[in-house]
Amino acid sequence: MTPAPSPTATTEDPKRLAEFEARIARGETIEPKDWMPEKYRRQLVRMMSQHAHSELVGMLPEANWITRAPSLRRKMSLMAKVQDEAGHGLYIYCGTETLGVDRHDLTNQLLAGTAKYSSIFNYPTLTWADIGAVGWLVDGAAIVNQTMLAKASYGPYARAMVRICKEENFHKRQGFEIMSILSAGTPEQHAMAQDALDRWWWPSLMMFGPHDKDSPNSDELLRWGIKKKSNDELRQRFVNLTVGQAKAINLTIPDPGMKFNEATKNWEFSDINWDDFWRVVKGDGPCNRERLAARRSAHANGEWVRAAAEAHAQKHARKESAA
Ligand code: FAQ
Repeated sequence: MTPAPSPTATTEDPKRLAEFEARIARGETIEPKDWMPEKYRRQLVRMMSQHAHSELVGMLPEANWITRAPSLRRKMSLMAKVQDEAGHGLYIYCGTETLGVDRHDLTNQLLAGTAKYSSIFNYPTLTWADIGAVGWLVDGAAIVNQTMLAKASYGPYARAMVRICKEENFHKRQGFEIMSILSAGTPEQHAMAQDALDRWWWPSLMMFGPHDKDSPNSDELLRWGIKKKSNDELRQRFVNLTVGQAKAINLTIPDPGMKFNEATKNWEFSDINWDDFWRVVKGDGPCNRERLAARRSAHANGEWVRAAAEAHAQKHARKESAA
């Protein structure tokens, strides 16, 4: 059955739009050269560029601990994880280029402070246990979100997610292992792990975005098969999965109001502090300024590499035209 045209895309040719939406309804994948509504393209650029920026800014809280990792093995796996996140960012920026944007423009938006990236990366990593909590909870939440995006209707994004999720699984395991070892260690180590869980729990739930009723983009994204599940559905799935994991390593989720609903089989949880969420999204979180300053400085310090690459490319172009 052909769905009724989307109310948000009435400026498009109705016949093409109907054909496009019928393809989505049949579960077909949309590829870069296929016709797509301009709003579909813009939604993808918005979401994918925020995602790519998140991967890059997400390197900062963890890179902060590379020099202080407690052993060579920990240092190696943390370095590998941070490098993986850089790779994910570059991979997703490539995906945005299939939609006709220039990644330099996206980078400039990030550096100018006009682009969004995930709220979670505006919190500080205060102790080694935070590295465990980030791997376990932040990568864990990313996996729940991105496993669904691996079924998104836009081919290049969906395929990127398949590959990225494989690496995120390793990240989650190393984080969970750090937490389980600390939790089973001395009373001080256990307290450190619990403190990290206490601080990262609520920001992790916020990663899934506002409640469905307050999410302006969700209807369109769901309709066009970019999102397969809503923000609240994915958040609930993450909570259900994580409760058992916390119990298994003898840690307590910092929500005394949590209870299991036998009828729905869901763990019900307390209200999220949305004022806090929006404050961080709007740029006033604990580390927003620090994160942007670090990205700007990294970009400025890389200027000589870009200049050298450009000079090299020009030299080769001159040689080729002379030949
Ligand atoms: N933070 O209408 P919705 C990772 C914004 S990667 C900041 O519900 P949507 C791997 C939203 O953009 C983590 N802003 O939006 C890693 C929108 O603003 P706009 C990133 C947020 O798009 C691990 C407005 O609020 N993952 O962790 C947030 O339908 C460790 C209204 O919201 C992705 O980006 C937020 N948490 O749903 C790396 C996955 N939530 O643009 C390093 C792809 C919402 O209208 C270390 N993205 N906003 O001005 C998505 O799945 C979706 O974009 C959502 C938001 C679910 C994040």
